[in-house]
Amino acid sequence: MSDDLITKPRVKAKPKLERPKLHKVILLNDDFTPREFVVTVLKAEFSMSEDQAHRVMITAHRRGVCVVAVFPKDVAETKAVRATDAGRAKGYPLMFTTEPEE
Ligand code: TYC
Repeated sequence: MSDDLITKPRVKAKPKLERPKLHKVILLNDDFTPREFVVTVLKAEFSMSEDQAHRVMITAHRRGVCVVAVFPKDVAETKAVRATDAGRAKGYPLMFTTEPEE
């Protein structure tokens, strides 16, 4: 038998990894946090312009919620906590949550 002529396949099957889901950071409206403070937090934590931040704030104010941005899970969670804490430090009930994108 000419076993030594049998060579291994050179190409290994490489199972494709799923791309990890991005997570949305969501801003929730409340009746107490001043509008301008919401804008300040959006600018500081999410690197938004005054214009972008104002649009997001107004959308949450009118509709109850607004998606701020999407990030990898750990980044989204850290930013949501930091932004929520910024409000709490001033005694405001400002709230950011996260959820996985579909
Ligand atoms: N509704 C608040 C007010 O009238 C402003 C506000 C907007 C608060 C958006 C939170 O996510 C928010 N002062």
